[in-house]
Amino acid sequence: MEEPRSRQKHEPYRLYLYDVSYYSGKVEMYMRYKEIPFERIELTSSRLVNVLYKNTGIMKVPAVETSDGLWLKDSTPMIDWFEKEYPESEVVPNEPVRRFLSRLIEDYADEWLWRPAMYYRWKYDHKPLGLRLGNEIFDRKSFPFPVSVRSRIAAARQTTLFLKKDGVTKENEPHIEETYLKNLESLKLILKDSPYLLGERPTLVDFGFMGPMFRHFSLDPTPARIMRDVAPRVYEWVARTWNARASETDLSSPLNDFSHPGWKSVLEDICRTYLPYLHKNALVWRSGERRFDFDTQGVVYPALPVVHYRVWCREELQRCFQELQEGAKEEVHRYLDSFGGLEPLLEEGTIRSGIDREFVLPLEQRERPLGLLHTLKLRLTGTPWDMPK
Ligand SMILES: N[C@@H](CCC(=O)N[C@@H](CS)C(=O)NCC(=O)O)C(=O)O
Repeated sequence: MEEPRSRQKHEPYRLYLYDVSYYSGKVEMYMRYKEIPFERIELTSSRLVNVLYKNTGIMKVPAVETSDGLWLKDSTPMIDWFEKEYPESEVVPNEPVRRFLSRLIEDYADEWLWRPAMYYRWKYDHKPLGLRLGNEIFDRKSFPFPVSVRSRIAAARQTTLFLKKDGVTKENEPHIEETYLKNLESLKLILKDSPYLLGERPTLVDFGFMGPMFRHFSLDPTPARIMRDVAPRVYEWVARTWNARASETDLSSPLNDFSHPGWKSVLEDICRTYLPYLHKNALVWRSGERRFDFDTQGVVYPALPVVHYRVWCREELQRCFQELQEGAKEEVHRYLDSFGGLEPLLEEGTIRSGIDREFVLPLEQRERPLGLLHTLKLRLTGTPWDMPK
């Protein structure tokens, strides 16, 4: 089959990443499986402003540059963009109900498993991971100190942002740990019956789970030990997916649906905890407040930061649901009703984030003037979730 012309123009790609990064691991796994040619470029602090911020408006990885100078950001729309360019080895299920549920699960893995992943890393493994960040990301050019100091700066930044300021307390730590352990149990059950989560080949749900499961849970010392001890099958699946190649896969093998009992606790956590969280985050964002307490079945996450980006995540999930035909909507309801249902996703309609254009790929190139003070501020603080421009 002749390759589409646009593909020839874009190849090879440059994938900008950090080796320790959640979303970079997700996209790298995906690109390897699809056999999309790319050069892997590990970024350091001193290049963030001039490479990432200048071209994507945000200092977050992964980002992709095509060989003809286009830019992609954010793992979720990025995978969608690649799926259009490389449709022959599709990973997003075609069938509408499976497609919607896959997106829902991807979003949960991206946004809700983030906290347990950061928690294990920065509560238990702050020394080895601080050292990695100090060596690999916080470079001497930006932070002119010995590596021991850079490592401590890195660990302190992450602990403050992602534990202290993200609602983690002594009281809710058991709930965070339980979230990880329950996910391991679910995946373990599913993978007992098939090599990938929906059957014989990897799909979006496998890659979605690779955010937390690859660079964090299977590689950070403490959660990796737990994974090896209680769910070696999950450990094996991470490696299997890393080694999977579309050209060696039977792409016509049929996909399972989500009726495997292993999905029960994942879908319950989505309906009873994650969707109510997304709803409350959107409501509070609309009211103009910046922090809120979130209570889930008696467990309190106090003073969570309102995340504007996640208002967009909710809007996107609503959009995907609304695109379904009536029959498919009913089927999704039938799946989810016994787990708590979709009510928190749909109630009070759409709360518009106003940032949907930010995620239309390839990115529109625009000038981002960088004064000295602005550059300094970006170098010191990065870009927060709420400021994607
Ligand atoms: N929604 C984005 C999230 C990207 C993201 O948060 N990346 C992290 C690394 S895993 C980052 O670059 N953080 C920079 C920072 O903490 O300032 C995606 O899916 O790609």
